[in-house]
Amino acid sequence: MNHIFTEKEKEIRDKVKEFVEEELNPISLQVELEERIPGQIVDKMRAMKLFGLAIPEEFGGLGLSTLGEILVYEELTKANACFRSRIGTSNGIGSMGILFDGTREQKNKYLPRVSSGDWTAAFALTEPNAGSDAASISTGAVLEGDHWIINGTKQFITNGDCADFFTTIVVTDERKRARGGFTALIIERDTPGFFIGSPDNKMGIKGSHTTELAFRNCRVPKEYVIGGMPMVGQGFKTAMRVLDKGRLTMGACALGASQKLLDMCVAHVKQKAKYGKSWDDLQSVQFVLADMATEIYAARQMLYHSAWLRDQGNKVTHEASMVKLLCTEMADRIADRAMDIFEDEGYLKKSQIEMYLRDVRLYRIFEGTSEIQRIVISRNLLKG
Ligand code: COS
Repeated sequence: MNHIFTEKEKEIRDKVKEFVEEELNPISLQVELEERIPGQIVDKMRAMKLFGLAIPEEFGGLGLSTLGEILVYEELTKANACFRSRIGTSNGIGSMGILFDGTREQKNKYLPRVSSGDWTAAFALTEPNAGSDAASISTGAVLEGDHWIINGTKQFITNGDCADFFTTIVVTDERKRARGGFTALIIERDTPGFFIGSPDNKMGIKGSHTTELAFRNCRVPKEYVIGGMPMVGQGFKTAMRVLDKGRLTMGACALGASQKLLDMCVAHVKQKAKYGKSWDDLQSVQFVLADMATEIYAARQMLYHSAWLRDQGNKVTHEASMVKLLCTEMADRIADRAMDIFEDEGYLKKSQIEMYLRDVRLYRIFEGTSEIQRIVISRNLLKG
């Protein structure tokens, strides 16, 4: 498939592949057990400019295409989902709103710092009573003089523990809500009235942390609206556009994990054959491997094609939802079958099969559950 990639895309993919094999794979289990990425690894990621993958070169990033970014995430996820999460949340949903809709001043201030990895970004949309139904958020911002006064709570915010600023979606007009009443604000970490909770104790992706955020009469200058005051009311659209791209990257994570699991299963089955099991004994397992490989092949075509469509300037809301639905459900099936293949060995921490099984489950939930993707896809079908 190499022929469809540019030299730049191939170069970064190969560089990241090498980094994964030499530096990330060996520490994957340690990261899982210690629930943190070592500081020197984050420094290496900074030096490789991974925090600026999708940010244009004029703001210090690598200016990669969507396809190039997808290739990087696929590789990173093979080592451990948290590596992609740490980078991808900052370079992706955390800062993309500023890249898409921010003012020149906002881009100049935030994007170079994100690219260099000096600052980390996060995306705050989800609330205790508004997960999938994003239009039900209640965190509100009221304009008083030159400041927004914000009150409410966000939850499950990835990078909450380490982010320096948060792209935060708030209600600014209760009557209009998702249709002109939501606004995207930039909230910096040390803003008065803004509180960050401790990391959640999660089922998986242990090395990447989510937290609650609380706003108690939190005050930010009115120009902290992404895109400035003319963009008041446009926050839902900003969020949805950010998620369109985010859903493609979720597909990449699910694909990377699936490929890694297939590779592990193939190696495991070969090993069994070497130690006495006949290929006839292993026939049912062979069929499972064949199904895994076939699904992965189909998912990869779909993901790369959708990323390419986006790179040609197309709106990919529909395709991104189909990619996320198909790839994340596939990853779940593949992780489950990998556990069957590894049997009791797969249940041990050291095999890491159980880690993938727990980690990939989240892909079906965050950045929109499978049900949300089905809503988006079917609405698109029916409205046309
Ligand atoms: N790009 C740009 N604009 C979009 C859009 C997109 N992808 N999707 C919706 N919009 C716009 C619509 O066009 C509409 O504006 P107009 O009335 O001016 O046309 C507005 O946003 C409201 O859209 P809609 O009526 O579709 O909103 P719903 O409340 O029905 O919700 C879903 C739409 C279900 C798609 C949305 O709530 C969603 O994606 N939920 C999941 C949220 C999520 O992923 N959470 C994870 C947290 S982030 S890790």
